[in-house]
Amino acid sequence: MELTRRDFVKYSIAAATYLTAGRSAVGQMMGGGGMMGGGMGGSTTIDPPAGAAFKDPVVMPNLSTMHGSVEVNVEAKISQININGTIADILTYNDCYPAPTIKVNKGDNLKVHFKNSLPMMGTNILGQHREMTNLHTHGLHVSPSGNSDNSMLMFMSGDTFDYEFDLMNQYPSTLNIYHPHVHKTVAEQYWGGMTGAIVVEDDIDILKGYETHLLILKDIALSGTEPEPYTSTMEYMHGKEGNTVMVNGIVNPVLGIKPGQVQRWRILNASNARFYKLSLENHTMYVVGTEGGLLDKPYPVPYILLSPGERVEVLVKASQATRNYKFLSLPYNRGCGSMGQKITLMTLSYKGSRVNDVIPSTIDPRAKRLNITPDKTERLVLSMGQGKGYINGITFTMENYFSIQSHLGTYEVWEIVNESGMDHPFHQHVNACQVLSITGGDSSYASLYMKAPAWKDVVIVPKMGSVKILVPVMDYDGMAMFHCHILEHEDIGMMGIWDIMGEM
Ligand SMILES: [Cu+2]
Repeated sequence: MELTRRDFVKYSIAAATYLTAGRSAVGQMMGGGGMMGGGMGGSTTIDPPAGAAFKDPVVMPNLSTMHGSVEVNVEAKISQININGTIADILTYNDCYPAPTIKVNKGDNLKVHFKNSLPMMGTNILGQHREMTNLHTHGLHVSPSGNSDNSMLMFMSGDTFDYEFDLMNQYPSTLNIYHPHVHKTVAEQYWGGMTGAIVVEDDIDILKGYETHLLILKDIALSGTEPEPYTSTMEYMHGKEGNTVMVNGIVNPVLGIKPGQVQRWRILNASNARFYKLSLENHTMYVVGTEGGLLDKPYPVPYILLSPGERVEVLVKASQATRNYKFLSLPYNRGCGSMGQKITLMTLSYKGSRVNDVIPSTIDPRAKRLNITPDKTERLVLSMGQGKGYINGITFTMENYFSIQSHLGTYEVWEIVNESGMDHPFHQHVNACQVLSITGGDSSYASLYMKAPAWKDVVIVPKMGSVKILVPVMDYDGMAMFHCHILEHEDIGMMGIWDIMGEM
Protein backbone atom coordinates (compact mmCIF):
# COMPACT_ATOMS: atom_id res chain seq x y z
CA MET A 1 0.00 0.00 0.00
CA GLU A 2 1.39 3.36 -1.00
CA LEU A 3 0.41 6.29 1.20
CA THR A 4 0.31 9.45 -0.88
CA ARG A 5 -0.02 13.06 0.18
CA ARG A 6 -3.72 12.85 -0.62
CA ASP A 7 -4.01 9.77 1.61
CA PHE A 8 -2.36 11.74 4.39
CA VAL A 9 -5.17 14.29 4.25
CA LYS A 10 -7.68 11.42 4.14
CA TYR A 11 -6.12 9.83 7.23
CA SER A 12 -6.26 13.19 8.97
CA ILE A 13 -9.96 13.48 8.27
CA ALA A 14 -10.54 9.88 9.38
CA ALA A 15 -8.70 10.58 12.62
CA ALA A 16 -10.69 13.76 13.23
CA THR A 17 -13.94 11.89 12.60
CA TYR A 18 -12.83 9.16 14.96
CA LEU A 19 -12.14 11.75 17.62
CA THR A 20 -15.46 13.50 17.29
CA ALA A 21 -17.45 10.25 17.11
CA GLY A 22 -17.62 10.40 20.90
CA ARG A 23 -16.64 6.85 21.76
CA SER A 24 -17.24 6.47 25.46
CA ALA A 25 -14.34 6.44 27.85
CA VAL A 26 -14.22 2.81 28.89
CA GLY A 27 -11.82 1.64 31.54
CA GLN A 28 -9.90 4.73 32.55
CA MET A 29 -6.51 3.13 32.73
CA MET A 30 -4.84 5.86 34.64
CA GLY A 31 -6.25 7.39 37.80
CA GLY A 32 -5.00 9.58 40.61
CA GLY A 33 -2.58 12.44 40.59
CA GLY A 34 1.03 12.83 41.52
CA MET A 35 3.94 15.15 41.14
CA MET A 36 6.72 14.95 38.67
CA GLY A 37 9.72 12.93 39.90
CA GLY A 38 11.84 14.79 42.48
CA GLY A 39 14.67 17.16 41.83
CA MET A 40 12.72 20.32 41.11
CA GLY A 41 14.64 23.37 42.14
CA GLY A 42 17.83 21.62 43.31
CA SER A 43 20.06 18.68 42.81
CA THR A 44 19.22 15.45 44.65
CA THR A 45 20.62 11.95 44.78
CA ILE A 46 19.01 8.62 43.91
CA ASP A 47 21.34 5.94 45.23
CA PRO A 48 19.46 2.65 45.63
CA PRO A 49 21.25 -0.43 47.01
CA ALA A 50 22.71 -2.85 44.47
CA GLY A 51 19.84 -4.79 42.94
CA ALA A 52 19.38 -8.01 41.00
CA ALA A 53 21.86 -9.36 38.47
CA PHE A 54 22.05 -7.41 35.21
CA LYS A 55 20.04 -8.91 32.36
CA ASP A 56 20.03 -8.01 28.70
CA PRO A 57 16.52 -7.53 27.30
CA VAL A 58 15.10 -10.77 25.88
CA VAL A 59 15.69 -11.41 22.18
CA MET A 60 12.68 -11.50 19.87
CA PRO A 61 12.18 -14.94 18.31
CA ASN A 62 12.59 -14.93 14.52
CA LEU A 63 9.67 -16.83 12.96
CA SER A 64 11.39 -17.06 9.59
CA THR A 65 13.91 -19.74 8.70
CA MET A 66 14.84 -18.11 5.40
CA HIS A 67 18.25 -16.48 5.12
CA GLY A 68 17.89 -12.69 4.85
CA SER A 69 14.42 -12.68 6.32
CA VAL A 70 13.37 -11.77 9.84
CA GLU A 71 9.73 -12.15 10.80
CA VAL A 72 8.36 -11.20 14.21
CA ASN A 73 5.08 -10.73 16.05
CA VAL A 74 4.69 -7.46 17.93
CA GLU A 75 1.60 -7.09 20.11
CA ALA A 76 0.84 -3.91 22.04
CA LYS A 77 -0.93 -4.83 25.27
CA ILE A 78 -1.24 -4.14 28.97
CA SER A 79 0.77 -6.62 31.04
CA GLN A 80 1.61 -7.11 34.68
CA ILE A 81 5.26 -6.23 35.22
CA ASN A 82 7.31 -6.11 38.40
CA ILE A 83 8.54 -2.53 38.71
CA ASN A 84 10.97 -2.45 41.61
CA GLY A 85 8.75 -4.71 43.74
CA THR A 86 5.34 -3.41 42.64
CA ILE A 87 3.32 -5.51 40.21
CA ALA A 88 2.16 -2.79 37.84
CA ASP A 89 -0.06 -2.60 34.75
CA ILE A 90 2.47 -1.60 32.12
CA LEU A 91 1.98 -0.91 28.43
CA THR A 92 4.17 -3.50 26.73
CA TYR A 93 5.06 -5.19 23.52
CA ASN A 94 4.72 -8.98 23.92
CA ASP A 95 4.41 -8.82 27.74
CA CYS A 96 8.02 -7.64 28.10
CA TYR A 97 9.52 -4.56 29.73
CA PRO A 98 11.57 -3.42 28.01
CA ALA A 99 10.27 -4.99 24.80
CA PRO A 100 12.17 -7.86 23.15
CA THR A 101 15.19 -6.89 21.07
CA ILE A 102 14.74 -7.41 17.32
CA LYS A 103 18.04 -8.48 15.77
CA VAL A 104 18.65 -7.98 12.05
CA ASN A 105 21.44 -7.56 9.52
CA LYS A 106 21.88 -4.98 6.79
CA GLY A 107 20.14 -6.36 3.70
CA ASP A 108 17.47 -8.27 5.60
CA ASN A 109 13.78 -8.03 4.94
CA LEU A 110 12.04 -7.41 8.28
CA LYS A 111 8.36 -8.35 8.56
CA VAL A 112 6.43 -7.28 11.64
CA HIS A 113 2.99 -8.74 12.28
CA PHE A 114 1.59 -5.99 14.45
CA LYS A 115 -1.46 -6.24 16.67
CA ASN A 116 -2.99 -3.51 18.80
CA SER A 117 -4.38 -5.38 21.82
CA LEU A 118 -4.60 -2.28 24.00
CA PRO A 119 -8.12 -2.03 25.43
CA MET A 120 -10.21 1.05 24.77
CA MET A 121 -9.11 3.57 27.39
CA GLY A 122 -10.97 6.78 26.63
CA THR A 123 -9.32 10.05 25.65
CA ASN A 124 -6.32 11.73 27.24
CA ILE A 125 -6.06 15.40 28.18
CA LEU A 126 -4.89 16.23 24.64
CA GLY A 127 -8.13 14.78 23.27
CA GLN A 128 -6.66 11.69 21.62
CA HIS A 129 -7.86 8.13 22.17
CA ARG A 130 -5.31 6.50 24.42
CA GLU A 131 -5.31 3.15 22.67
CA MET A 132 -4.63 4.59 19.19
CA THR A 133 -1.17 3.40 18.23
CA ASN A 134 1.23 2.37 15.47
CA LEU A 135 4.88 1.44 15.06
CA HIS A 136 7.83 3.71 14.29
CA THR A 137 11.26 2.24 13.65
CA HIS A 138 13.36 5.11 14.98
CA GLY A 139 16.79 5.17 13.33
CA LEU A 140 16.12 2.74 10.51
CA HIS A 141 17.05 4.07 7.07
CA VAL A 142 13.92 2.73 5.38
CA SER A 143 10.96 4.08 3.43
CA PRO A 144 8.57 6.33 5.41
CA SER A 145 5.69 5.27 3.16
CA GLY A 146 3.23 2.43 2.62
CA ASN A 147 3.63 -0.45 5.08
CA SER A 148 7.17 0.61 6.03
CA ASP A 149 8.10 3.26 8.67
CA ASN A 150 4.88 5.16 8.07
CA SER A 151 4.00 7.34 11.05
CA MET A 152 0.72 8.46 9.44
CA LEU A 153 -0.88 5.07 10.04
CA MET A 154 -3.08 4.69 13.11
CA PHE A 155 -4.56 1.56 14.59
CA MET A 156 -7.52 1.21 16.89
CA SER A 157 -8.02 -1.40 19.54
CA GLY A 158 -8.11 -4.87 17.94
CA ASP A 159 -6.52 -3.81 14.63
CA THR A 160 -3.77 -5.85 13.01
CA PHE A 161 -1.30 -4.75 10.34
CA ASP A 162 1.68 -6.27 8.53
CA TYR A 163 4.66 -3.96 8.40
CA GLU A 164 7.58 -4.68 6.11
CA PHE A 165 10.99 -2.99 6.24
CA ASP A 166 13.55 -3.37 3.47
CA LEU A 167 16.97 -3.08 5.15
CA MET A 168 18.89 -3.00 1.86
CA ASN A 169 20.33 0.47 2.62
CA GLN A 170 20.39 0.18 6.40
CA TYR A 171 23.49 1.30 8.31
CA PRO A 172 25.14 -1.68 10.09
CA SER A 173 26.24 -1.61 13.76
CA THR A 174 23.27 0.48 14.81
CA LEU A 175 20.97 0.47 17.80
CA ASN A 176 17.49 1.58 16.78
CA ILE A 177 14.18 1.86 18.60
CA TYR A 178 10.65 0.67 17.96
CA HIS A 179 7.92 2.64 19.62
CA PRO A 180 4.50 4.20 18.90
CA HIS A 181 4.16 7.41 16.91
CA VAL A 182 0.53 8.54 16.89
CA HIS A 183 0.47 12.29 17.53
CA LYS A 184 -0.84 13.08 21.04
CA THR A 185 -0.48 9.54 22.43
CA VAL A 186 3.25 9.01 21.94
CA ALA A 187 4.40 10.40 25.29
CA GLU A 188 1.79 8.50 27.30
CA GLN A 189 2.41 5.14 25.58
CA TYR A 190 6.20 5.50 25.68
CA TRP A 191 6.10 6.54 29.33
CA GLY A 192 3.82 3.60 30.05
CA GLY A 193 6.41 1.18 28.68
CA MET A 194 6.15 0.72 24.90
CA THR A 195 9.80 0.76 23.81
CA GLY A 196 12.15 -1.83 22.38
CA ALA A 197 15.45 -2.03 20.56
CA ILE A 198 16.29 -3.04 17.01
CA VAL A 199 19.93 -4.04 16.76
CA VAL A 200 21.49 -4.09 13.32
CA GLU A 201 24.54 -6.33 13.62
CA ASP A 202 28.10 -5.45 12.63
CA ASP A 203 29.39 -6.11 9.13
CA ILE A 204 32.99 -5.93 10.37
CA ASP A 205 34.76 -8.09 12.96
CA ILE A 206 36.70 -5.57 15.06
CA LEU A 207 34.27 -5.55 18.02
CA LYS A 208 32.93 -9.07 17.71
CA GLY A 209 35.23 -10.57 20.34
CA TYR A 210 34.10 -8.30 23.17
CA GLU A 211 31.40 -9.22 25.65
CA THR A 212 28.49 -7.02 24.55
CA HIS A 213 25.49 -5.73 26.48
CA LEU A 214 22.46 -3.63 25.69
CA LEU A 215 21.49 -1.04 28.31
CA ILE A 216 18.02 0.47 27.98
CA LEU A 217 17.72 3.41 30.38
CA LYS A 218 14.15 4.14 31.36
CA ASP A 219 12.40 5.90 34.22
CA ILE A 220 8.85 5.68 35.44
CA ALA A 221 6.67 6.86 38.31
CA LEU A 222 3.74 4.76 39.44
CA SER A 223 0.43 5.92 40.79
CA GLY A 224 -0.81 2.84 42.63
CA THR A 225 -0.17 0.04 40.16
CA GLU A 226 -0.35 2.17 37.04
CA PRO A 227 2.03 4.50 35.25
CA GLU A 228 1.49 7.95 36.72
CA PRO A 229 -1.09 9.67 34.49
CA TYR A 230 -0.74 12.94 32.62
CA THR A 231 -3.04 15.36 34.38
CA SER A 232 -1.86 18.79 33.26
CA THR A 233 -0.49 20.70 30.32
CA MET A 234 2.42 21.64 32.57
CA GLU A 235 3.54 17.99 32.58
CA TYR A 236 3.63 18.12 28.80
CA MET A 237 5.62 21.36 28.92
CA HIS A 238 8.18 19.94 31.40
CA GLY A 239 8.28 16.38 30.11
CA LYS A 240 7.75 13.63 32.64
CA GLU A 241 10.60 12.26 34.74
CA GLY A 242 10.05 9.25 37.00
CA ASN A 243 11.52 8.55 40.42
CA THR A 244 12.24 4.91 39.52
CA VAL A 245 15.18 4.76 37.13
CA MET A 246 16.02 1.39 35.62
CA VAL A 247 18.45 -0.38 33.33
CA ASN A 248 16.56 -3.04 31.36
CA GLY A 249 13.69 -2.84 33.85
CA ILE A 250 15.87 -3.38 36.95
CA VAL A 251 16.85 -0.77 39.55
CA ASN A 252 20.64 -0.67 39.96
CA PRO A 253 21.42 -4.10 38.47
CA VAL A 254 24.84 -5.63 39.10
CA LEU A 255 26.92 -6.38 36.02
CA GLY A 256 30.01 -8.53 36.39
CA ILE A 257 33.27 -7.78 34.58
CA LYS A 258 36.56 -9.69 34.77
CA PRO A 259 39.62 -7.70 35.85
CA GLY A 260 41.31 -6.54 32.65
CA GLN A 261 38.25 -7.25 30.51
CA VAL A 262 36.88 -4.85 27.87
CA GLN A 263 33.11 -4.82 27.43
CA ARG A 264 31.03 -3.17 24.73
CA TRP A 265 27.88 -1.41 25.93
CA ARG A 266 25.15 -0.31 23.56
CA ILE A 267 23.19 2.33 25.46
CA LEU A 268 19.73 3.69 24.64
CA ASN A 269 18.02 6.55 26.46
CA ALA A 270 14.43 5.31 26.33
CA SER A 271 13.15 7.88 28.83
CA ASN A 272 10.56 10.44 27.82
CA ALA A 273 12.35 13.51 29.12
CA ARG A 274 15.20 12.51 31.42
CA PHE A 275 18.74 13.36 30.28
CA TYR A 276 21.56 11.08 31.47
CA LYS A 277 25.07 12.41 32.02
CA LEU A 278 26.71 9.00 32.03
CA SER A 279 29.86 8.40 33.98
CA LEU A 280 31.55 5.22 35.22
CA GLU A 281 33.24 5.84 38.56
CA ASN A 282 37.08 5.91 38.24
CA HIS A 283 36.93 4.79 34.60
CA THR A 284 37.25 6.39 31.19
CA MET A 285 34.60 5.41 28.66
CA TYR A 286 35.57 5.05 24.99
CA VAL A 287 32.84 6.15 22.58
CA VAL A 288 32.93 3.90 19.51
CA GLY A 289 29.50 4.36 17.98
CA THR A 290 26.44 6.59 17.77
CA GLU A 291 22.92 6.35 16.30
CA GLY A 292 24.06 5.81 12.71
CA GLY A 293 26.97 3.41 13.19
CA LEU A 294 30.54 3.00 14.37
CA LEU A 295 33.18 5.72 14.59
CA ASP A 296 36.66 5.64 13.04
CA LYS A 297 38.36 5.16 16.42
CA PRO A 298 37.56 5.18 20.14
CA TYR A 299 36.96 8.63 21.65
CA PRO A 300 37.86 8.63 25.37
CA VAL A 301 35.47 10.66 27.54
CA PRO A 302 35.08 11.13 31.31
CA TYR A 303 31.30 11.36 30.83
CA ILE A 304 28.78 11.51 28.02
CA LEU A 305 25.46 13.26 27.83
CA LEU A 306 22.60 11.15 26.43
CA SER A 307 19.27 12.86 25.79
CA PRO A 308 15.94 11.09 25.13
CA GLY A 309 16.16 9.03 21.94
CA GLU A 310 19.95 9.22 21.68
CA ARG A 311 22.13 6.10 21.56
CA VAL A 312 25.79 5.64 22.15
CA GLU A 313 28.17 2.69 22.09
CA VAL A 314 31.08 2.66 24.49
CA LEU A 315 33.93 0.34 25.39
CA VAL A 316 34.87 0.11 29.06
CA LYS A 317 37.98 -1.59 30.41
CA ALA A 318 38.21 -3.02 33.92
CA SER A 319 41.57 -1.41 34.57
CA GLN A 320 41.13 -0.44 38.22
CA ALA A 321 41.39 -2.25 41.57
CA THR A 322 39.00 -5.18 42.07
CA ARG A 323 35.84 -3.87 43.71
CA ASN A 324 32.43 -2.45 42.74
CA TYR A 325 32.04 0.78 40.74
CA LYS A 326 28.94 2.85 40.16
CA PHE A 327 27.67 3.59 36.69
CA LEU A 328 26.21 7.02 37.34
CA SER A 329 24.07 9.68 35.83
CA LEU A 330 25.49 12.99 37.06
CA PRO A 331 23.34 16.08 37.68
CA TYR A 332 22.59 18.00 34.50
CA ASN A 333 20.44 21.08 34.12
CA ARG A 334 18.27 20.64 31.02
CA GLY A 335 16.17 23.67 31.93
CA CYS A 336 12.64 23.87 33.35
CA GLY A 337 13.74 24.47 36.94
CA SER A 338 15.47 21.17 37.64
CA MET A 339 19.17 20.94 38.48
CA GLY A 340 18.95 17.23 37.78
CA GLN A 341 19.85 14.31 39.98
CA LYS A 342 22.84 12.14 40.70
CA ILE A 343 21.63 8.60 40.08
CA THR A 344 23.27 5.22 40.53
CA LEU A 345 22.07 3.43 37.39
CA MET A 346 24.05 0.21 37.64
CA THR A 347 26.86 -1.40 39.63
CA LEU A 348 29.86 -2.77 37.81
CA SER A 349 31.38 -5.56 39.87
CA TYR A 350 34.87 -6.90 39.19
CA LYS A 351 34.89 -10.67 39.55
CA GLY A 352 36.53 -13.74 38.09
CA SER A 353 40.01 -14.39 36.82
CA ARG A 354 42.08 -11.71 35.13
CA VAL A 355 42.11 -11.33 31.35
CA ASN A 356 44.07 -8.89 29.27
CA ASP A 357 41.74 -7.26 26.75
CA VAL A 358 42.87 -4.23 24.79
CA ILE A 359 40.93 -1.19 23.57
CA PRO A 360 41.53 -1.25 19.80
CA SER A 361 43.15 1.82 18.25
CA THR A 362 40.88 1.88 15.19
CA ILE A 363 37.24 0.84 14.89
CA ASP A 364 35.75 1.47 11.44
CA PRO A 365 38.01 3.25 8.93
CA ARG A 366 34.99 3.79 6.64
CA ALA A 367 33.60 6.39 9.07
CA LYS A 368 34.38 9.85 7.68
CA ARG A 369 33.18 13.37 8.22
CA LEU A 370 31.49 14.66 5.09
CA ASN A 371 32.91 17.72 3.43
CA ILE A 372 30.11 18.67 1.07
CA THR A 373 28.60 21.92 -0.15
CA PRO A 374 24.89 21.75 0.69
CA ASP A 375 22.22 22.14 -1.97
CA LYS A 376 20.14 24.28 0.35
CA THR A 377 19.83 25.52 3.92
CA GLU A 378 16.79 25.43 6.20
CA ARG A 379 16.29 27.31 9.45
CA LEU A 380 14.09 25.84 12.17
CA VAL A 381 13.23 27.81 15.30
CA LEU A 382 12.02 25.79 18.29
CA SER A 383 9.89 27.57 20.85
CA MET A 384 7.30 26.90 23.55
CA GLY A 385 4.36 28.76 25.02
CA GLN A 386 0.67 28.53 25.97
CA GLY A 387 0.97 24.79 26.55
CA LYS A 388 2.25 24.20 23.04
CA GLY A 389 5.49 23.53 21.22
CA TYR A 390 6.31 25.24 17.92
CA ILE A 391 8.62 24.93 14.94
CA ASN A 392 8.92 28.26 13.12
CA GLY A 393 5.87 29.51 15.00
CA ILE A 394 3.62 26.63 13.92
CA THR A 395 2.33 24.01 16.31
CA PHE A 396 1.73 20.67 14.56
CA THR A 397 -1.81 19.60 13.84
CA MET A 398 -2.92 17.11 11.22
CA GLU A 399 -4.26 20.03 9.19
CA ASN A 400 -1.47 22.57 9.63
CA TYR A 401 2.24 22.09 10.12
CA PHE A 402 5.63 23.44 9.20
CA SER A 403 7.20 21.40 6.42
CA ILE A 404 10.50 21.10 4.60
CA GLN A 405 10.52 20.04 0.95
CA SER A 406 13.63 18.13 -0.08
CA HIS A 407 14.79 16.23 -3.14
CA LEU A 408 16.43 12.82 -3.20
CA GLY A 409 20.14 12.78 -3.82
CA THR A 410 20.78 16.19 -2.24
CA TYR A 411 22.41 17.45 0.94
CA GLU A 412 20.93 20.09 3.20
CA VAL A 413 22.14 22.09 6.15
CA TRP A 414 19.53 22.55 8.83
CA GLU A 415 20.16 25.28 11.35
CA ILE A 416 18.03 24.57 14.42
CA VAL A 417 17.65 27.44 16.84
CA ASN A 418 16.28 26.98 20.35
CA GLU A 419 14.44 30.05 21.63
CA SER A 420 13.23 28.35 24.80
CA GLY A 421 14.83 27.90 28.22
CA MET A 422 14.93 24.12 27.91
CA ASP A 423 17.11 21.74 25.88
CA HIS A 424 15.33 19.97 23.01
CA PRO A 425 16.67 16.71 21.56
CA PHE A 426 15.89 17.18 17.86
CA HIS A 427 15.11 13.99 15.91
CA GLN A 428 14.66 13.50 12.17
CA HIS A 429 13.31 10.30 10.65
CA VAL A 430 14.76 8.23 7.77
CA ASN A 431 18.20 9.85 7.25
CA ALA A 432 20.95 10.21 9.85
CA CYS A 433 22.94 13.46 9.87
CA GLN A 434 26.35 14.77 10.88
CA VAL A 435 26.75 17.63 13.32
CA LEU A 436 28.49 20.71 11.89
CA SER A 437 28.29 22.92 14.95
CA ILE A 438 26.66 23.27 18.35
CA THR A 439 26.37 26.59 20.16
CA GLY A 440 25.69 26.53 23.90
CA GLY A 441 25.10 23.60 26.20
CA ASP A 442 27.62 21.01 27.38
CA SER A 443 31.01 21.76 25.84
CA SER A 444 32.27 18.18 25.75
CA TYR A 445 29.10 17.05 23.94
CA ALA A 446 29.63 19.80 21.37
CA SER A 447 33.31 19.06 20.87
CA LEU A 448 32.79 15.28 20.49
CA TYR A 449 30.11 15.61 17.83
CA MET A 450 31.85 18.47 16.01
CA LYS A 451 35.01 16.40 15.56
CA ALA A 452 33.98 12.72 15.37
CA PRO A 453 32.59 11.25 12.13
CA ALA A 454 29.37 10.45 13.97
CA TRP A 455 26.05 9.76 12.29
CA LYS A 456 23.16 10.95 14.41
CA ASP A 457 19.39 11.13 14.33
CA VAL A 458 18.97 12.91 17.66
CA VAL A 459 20.99 16.03 18.52
CA ILE A 460 20.58 18.17 21.61
CA VAL A 461 19.69 21.75 20.74
CA PRO A 462 20.81 23.54 23.93
CA LYS A 463 18.52 26.04 25.67
CA MET A 464 18.90 29.42 23.96
CA GLY A 465 21.52 27.78 21.71
CA SER A 466 21.61 26.31 18.23
CA VAL A 467 22.97 23.45 16.13
CA LYS A 468 23.79 23.03 12.47
CA ILE A 469 23.45 19.58 10.97
CA LEU A 470 24.30 18.24 7.54
CA VAL A 471 21.42 16.09 6.30
CA PRO A 472 21.78 13.74 3.33
CA VAL A 473 18.47 13.09 1.56
CA MET A 474 18.97 9.58 0.27
CA ASP A 475 17.11 6.54 -1.11
CA TYR A 476 13.53 7.09 0.12
CA ASP A 477 10.89 9.64 -0.76
CA GLY A 478 7.64 10.17 1.10
CA MET A 479 6.31 12.02 4.12
CA ALA A 480 8.74 11.75 7.01
CA MET A 481 8.86 13.75 10.21
CA PHE A 482 11.15 15.72 12.47
CA HIS A 483 10.37 16.61 16.06
CA CYS A 484 11.57 17.07 19.59
CA HIS A 485 12.27 13.72 21.28
CA ILE A 486 11.04 14.90 24.63
CA LEU A 487 7.95 13.07 23.48
CA GLU A 488 5.59 15.31 25.41
CA HIS A 489 6.86 18.18 23.26
CA GLU A 490 6.11 16.21 20.11
CA ASP A 491 2.59 15.58 21.41
CA ILE A 492 2.00 19.30 22.00
CA GLY A 493 3.16 20.21 18.53
CA MET A 494 6.95 20.55 18.31
CA MET A 495 6.94 18.53 15.11
CA GLY A 496 7.02 19.13 11.37
CA ILE A 497 6.73 17.15 8.15
CA TRP A 498 9.71 16.32 5.98
CA ASP A 499 8.27 16.10 2.49
CA ILE A 500 10.89 14.14 0.55
CA MET A 501 10.33 14.22 -3.19
CA GLY A 502 12.10 12.45 -6.06
CA GLU A 503 15.29 13.65 -7.67
CA MET A 504 15.24 17.14 -9.16
CU1 LIG B 1 11.51 19.51 23.36
